[in-house]
Amino acid sequence: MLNLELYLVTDEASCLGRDFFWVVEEAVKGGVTMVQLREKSLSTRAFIDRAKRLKSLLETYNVPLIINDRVDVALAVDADGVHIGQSDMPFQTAHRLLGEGKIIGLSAEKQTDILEAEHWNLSYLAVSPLFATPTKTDTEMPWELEGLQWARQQSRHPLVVIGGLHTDNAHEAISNGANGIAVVSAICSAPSPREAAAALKKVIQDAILWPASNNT
Ligand code: TZP
Ligand code: MG
Repeated sequence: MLNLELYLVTDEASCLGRDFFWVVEEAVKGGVTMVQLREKSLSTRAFIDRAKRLKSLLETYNVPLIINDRVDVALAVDADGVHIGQSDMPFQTAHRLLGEGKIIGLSAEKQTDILEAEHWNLSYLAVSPLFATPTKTDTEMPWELEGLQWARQQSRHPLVVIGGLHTDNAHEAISNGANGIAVVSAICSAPSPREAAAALKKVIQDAILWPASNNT
């Protein structure tokens, strides 16, 4: 079973000059349950090299590796799956190329994306962005908690939220319908990625157990 609770989306610039693989490994030691390799400017060769190295690191922890956008890179390294956006390869094509048994996640930026996704057997939908974030500014309007509640009512898919998530709002994201939270800066830019991941994981697991209580 896929554990979406704490999903790290990588961004080397957000690692503040620290070694990329150190940051990811620390985060995994802190409790990250999935890792998405998101590279927007690497060459195909460098992307594949990084994905291979990350795959062998994550395998030791039994954490799935998801490749952002690039089905070819996922196939090249036999990654666990892909995360696609609304202007990437269509779901059906990605599914045909990857075959059965691979994870496919899709970003939903507006209501029609959620409704359209009901036709497909996605591994998860990412409600994106939940809140406005300086990490990614070329986004649609944030969903906010009302939009997340709507998505929860409409969708049969597991929902991950991304955008502006941190320890102070992770509880409300879960109690309003998210199955997990995805973060970049809250972990990659934290002084201790391991402690940041552990703190987020605790908030998330408490929220799953006791959604009505919110101590933050
Ligand atoms: N997609 C939607 S928002 C976002 C991505 C990749 C960035 C999230 O970054 P942060 O730092 O967790 O707000
Ligand atoms: Mg994309």
